[in-house]
Amino acid sequence: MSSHFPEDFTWGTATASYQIEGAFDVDGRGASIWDTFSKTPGKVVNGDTGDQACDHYNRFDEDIALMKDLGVSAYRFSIAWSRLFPNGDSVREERGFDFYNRLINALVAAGIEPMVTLYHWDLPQALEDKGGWANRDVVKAFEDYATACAEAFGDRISTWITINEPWCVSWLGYSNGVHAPGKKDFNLAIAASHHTALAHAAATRAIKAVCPDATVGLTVNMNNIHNESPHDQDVVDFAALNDSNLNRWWIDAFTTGKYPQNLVDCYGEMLSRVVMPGDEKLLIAAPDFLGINYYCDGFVRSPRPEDKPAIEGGFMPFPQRVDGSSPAHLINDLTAMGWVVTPEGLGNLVKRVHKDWPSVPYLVITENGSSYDDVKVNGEVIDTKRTAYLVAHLQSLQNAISDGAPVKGYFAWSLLDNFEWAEGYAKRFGIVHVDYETFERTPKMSFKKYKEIIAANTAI
Ligand code: PNW
Repeated sequence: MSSHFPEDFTWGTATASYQIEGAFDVDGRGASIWDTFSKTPGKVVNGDTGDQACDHYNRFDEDIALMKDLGVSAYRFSIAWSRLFPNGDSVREERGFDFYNRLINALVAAGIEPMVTLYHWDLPQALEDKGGWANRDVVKAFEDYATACAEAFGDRISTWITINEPWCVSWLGYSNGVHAPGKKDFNLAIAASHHTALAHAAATRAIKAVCPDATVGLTVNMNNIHNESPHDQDVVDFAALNDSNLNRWWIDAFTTGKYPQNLVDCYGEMLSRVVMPGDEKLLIAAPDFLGINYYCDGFVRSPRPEDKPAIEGGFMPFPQRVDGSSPAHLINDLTAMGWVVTPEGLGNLVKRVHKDWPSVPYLVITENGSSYDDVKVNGEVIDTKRTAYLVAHLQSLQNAISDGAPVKGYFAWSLLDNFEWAEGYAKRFGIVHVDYETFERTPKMSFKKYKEIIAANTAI
């Protein structure tokens, strides 16, 4: 057993454009689906929007100084497509390119590797007006956008993530509608599941055509799904479908060109309408690495009379059988999001991915973190629970790496408290506290603990 993380382990922290940048109407930025969605009454808690967010657009130097103090070797951020191409077409906005050039140059000067996510949910509204991720034309648009980014930034960016959490893009955006664009239609979600998979593969090829040495991956959100009713065949089938829908779909697609058979059977017509002859080949993109976002495990069991559907409207084209979230022995330990705390799941997950998809060369934890209701007392945020969450997950990961899981990096979500999508600013995930009146940044106790872990290169 090694007592440390590997020598060359990448320590990082992550954010996303719409969640932190603000400056929504500055320098020619076009509207995205999150501008539209957050300004639609009833969609986001307290009517919050990303108009100002953390004002990172104007304060990135201060944020880079925080990262430098933290000691991270890499920073994962996303590019707002509509800053570069306000209408989602080929018309460029140079001031948008200038912003990301300034950010990237400042990171390089600070000795922090910039890692880019091309798409973290802020689709140009103009593309949504044409059907968004449910319209196959988005694949070509994304490919062109990826090419432009590789041409503009590829001399300084070596690691690229195409899409963040295509499951959330497809199912939260187009089926249960809790995220932008807020559509509620299984057919659209199935189409988006296919088009995000095609777009990932097309963008991978596009980046490599410009930068042959680039390292390109996809980031997926994954859970281990536990079946608490293993003798109920319906629940066994449901758990397997959930696993295919959430965990297997995109990885199977880019490694084999095929989708999990149980879901192909389940979706039937709805899928065969959007898959075209030849797509099997187009879906395959030799993976350089897989990014995994891990927050908690999932639990399924036979329904009880008191159960409500887990998500209003459901997110699968079959009935929700279970509430799927909080087994009795874990409900004392929920985060502010209501998510269970299952640190051993992170180690179990990376071992499972390595076993089931051996052709994926290595894994990076591109997000992991927790939301708690922090209080600032005498200028300090003593976030004991977030600190414990961080340590426990890193210990689990460190043990899995000792057991042979090929994990090369970890990115804490998130550097800053930020716009938590449908939850607005009500939920804080940062290791740095943000005062949304003054934009003052205050590193929390978890920041200090993470800094110690990075310096020691061990969490145990
Ligand atoms: C991720 N779910 O989102 C995103 O990548 C981040 O932008 C976000 O801030 C973070 O996790 C915390 O929520 C998710 O419902 C949102 O399963 C929802 C789910 C999963 C991930």
